[in-house]
Amino acid sequence: MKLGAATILSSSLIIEKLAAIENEKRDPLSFKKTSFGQNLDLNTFDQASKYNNFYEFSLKKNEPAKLAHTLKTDPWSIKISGEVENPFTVSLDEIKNSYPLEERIYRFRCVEAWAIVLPWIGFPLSYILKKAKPNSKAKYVKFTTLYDPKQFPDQSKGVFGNIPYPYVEGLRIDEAMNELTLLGVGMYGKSLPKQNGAPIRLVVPWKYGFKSIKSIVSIELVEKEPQNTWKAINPREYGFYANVNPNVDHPRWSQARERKLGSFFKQRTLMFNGYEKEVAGMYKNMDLRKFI
Ligand SMILES: Nc1nc2c(c(=O)[nH]1)N[C@H]1C(S)=C(S)[C@@H](COP(=O)(O)O)O[C@H]1N2
Ligand SMILES: [Mo]
Repeated sequence: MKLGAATILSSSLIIEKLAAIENEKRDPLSFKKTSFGQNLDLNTFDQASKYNNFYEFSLKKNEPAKLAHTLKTDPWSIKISGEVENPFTVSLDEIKNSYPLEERIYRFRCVEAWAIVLPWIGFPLSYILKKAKPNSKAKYVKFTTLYDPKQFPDQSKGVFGNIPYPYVEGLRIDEAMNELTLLGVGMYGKSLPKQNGAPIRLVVPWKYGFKSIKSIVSIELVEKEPQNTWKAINPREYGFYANVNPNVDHPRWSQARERKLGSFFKQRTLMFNGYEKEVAGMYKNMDLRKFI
């Protein structure tokens, strides 16, 4: 029995060690610093990389960091298709060399009422959309995560999985072209940890975290509002817009306050997560109680 306990202990230490090695393997990136979020108080790399929502691996926040090593992020490519004049497929290496990378410190707010501040590295989504040249029918952008049950353990469970796969998200075209909307390829100075959505993910700082889809393989310009995963699962609780809004509660909890990771006290939730000046104009004729 003693031997058994020792074996279990050492194997969990091995898992921790493997996770640490994995995090060391992140590639350094060259990027320029920006003034975004210079006034914000950063969370630590450990907080950002050990408390994750990535249902393809697990429902438990501490598990993606231990399980994500099965995801193969190199080679990787993204297909840009749909209502565009210039559809194309591009490798991640080409992406990193085509667009100047910048660091932006953003607030990030999960619909579950936890919040974090972190330094993303990426480039505006608009750069890649402009290259594809959306046509006049392109009203929305649909994003899809990799589907590969060999790499994402929960995808192999079929109808018994946590959620239906592949994970899908969407933005309206003006939201997608907004200056704040990034394709993220790194954080804290290096490439993304796998549990944070490597090698490339969306970062939409004024919306609840579930909009910021991870490990993207497809960006499709479409005419109709795409069916995003969480709205498909429970449209009463999760909408297409998912703008951070302290005045509209989730049916099962208040959104007025939030807990920043590492803080004991709660803080006030900010309208549009503090990005009201940059984004409120896009929703001026919409009832935000209806369009959740
Ligand atoms: N493919 C995929 N993308 C995803 C998720 C997921 O489970 N699968 N979770 C979302 C949710 S609910 C949140 S809060 C953020 C979490 O990002 P983080 O782990 O980097 O903090 O990723 C979002 N993107
Ligand atoms: Mo979330």
